[in-house]
Amino acid sequence: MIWNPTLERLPRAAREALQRDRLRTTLAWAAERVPFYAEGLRGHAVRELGELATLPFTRKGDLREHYPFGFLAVPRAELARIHASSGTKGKPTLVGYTAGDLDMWREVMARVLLAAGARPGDTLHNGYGYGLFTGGLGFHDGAERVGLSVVPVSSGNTARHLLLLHDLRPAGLCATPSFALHIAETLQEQGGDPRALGLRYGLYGAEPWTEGMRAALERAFGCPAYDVYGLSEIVGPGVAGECEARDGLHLADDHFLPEIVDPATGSVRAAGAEGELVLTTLTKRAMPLIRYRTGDITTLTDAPCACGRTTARIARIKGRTDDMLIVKGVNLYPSEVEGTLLAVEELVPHYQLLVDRRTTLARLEVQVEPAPAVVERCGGFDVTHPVLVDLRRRVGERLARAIGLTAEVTLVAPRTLPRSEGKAVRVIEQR
Ligand code: DLL
Repeated sequence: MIWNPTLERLPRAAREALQRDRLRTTLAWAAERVPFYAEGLRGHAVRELGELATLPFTRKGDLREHYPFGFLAVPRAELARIHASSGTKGKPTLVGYTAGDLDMWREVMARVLLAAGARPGDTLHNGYGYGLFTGGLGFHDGAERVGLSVVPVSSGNTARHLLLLHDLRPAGLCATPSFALHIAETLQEQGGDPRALGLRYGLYGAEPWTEGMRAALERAFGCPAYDVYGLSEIVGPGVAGECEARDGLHLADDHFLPEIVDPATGSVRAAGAEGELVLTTLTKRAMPLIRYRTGDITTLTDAPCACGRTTARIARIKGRTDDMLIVKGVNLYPSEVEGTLLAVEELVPHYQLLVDRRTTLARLEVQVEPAPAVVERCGGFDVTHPVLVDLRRRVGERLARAIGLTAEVTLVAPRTLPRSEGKAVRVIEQR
């Protein structure tokens, strides 16, 4: 089912005409109301989409410099809601929405929910955090727009999740992939079977995850796992999401105009080439952003999708430019390590990367848990047991082949790595 068949299946020429008109309106709106853009856009006349690349970028640092509300294009009194991006350091980045912006957000979230198989009348178990984080309320509002019954459980308190999943039998679950996995694992440990919950679909996002993680989630819950992407600066979840074809994430490009640029030079890359996703909002009024550097690495395609939607699609996000590790001269995204680890059946999808930069040559240690069944077979957790010695060696070899780097693999006892209740922390840097 398609939420908005007219706009989601708009032929290419009509889509581009709509984007061009909306872009011109946005540029004029921003230049008139936001000093940063009045200055940045001065002397630039953009008549065609292709001219977008002549405009300067907006970076997270620009938003920080203008904290709290230097990017606001409407009076404070016109804001219907304020959210913040999940920065861990310093001040958060605030984002404001007019009532119309919130409506647009509900619209793009409704598209994502329907594409993943949600149907009016379904119950949706919402395990994204409520509050300043856009995950909880973004899914909540979109689900209400579709006509779902939302259970606003929020993140954390795994026992409460288990109780409500069991007693309310929702059709859908949404949470970060790492937290969803933690829910499944906790239920299994209590002797329960997540498959017996009868979930029909899961919508996972807010952190990088891999096909291996998808397989683990689908095995655990017995239902398809859909990828949902977004970022607070642009709107929150709903910027892009997978359909049943699961061949890339449909980007709501009538509201957000995508480009892929070389992360180092900023030059625009051709369709299909990997690079950093840059987004320009086309309909936001409270806080329009022009050529915003998301920091997220992906590819972009305009190729037709089996589902009939005509939007541009992005590939699963590989990672953030600022999460890229450089170890012994090798560039590495945590997702690449995840991809390798999850291909090894005897491991569970819980891992952490420790990067020790206290020596001249950074050292990478990969900590991962063997599956409980493997440990049981060894009669307990003992890293000197031949089965675990062999497992450790094989994991090390696979990693070396996949990432071109010798990493020290440490098998740690089951349930000892921290479990995530929101966005998982995969990398610990020691400086
Ligand atoms: O994480 C919004 C969101 C909520 C998306 C719920 C999906 C589901 P922020 O906290 O601002 O917003 O973080 C945005 O998270 O730039 C990406 O680096 C990362 N991210 C979000 N979705 C995905 C995804 C929300 N599906 C940042 N895959 C983004 C990989 C993702 N990374």
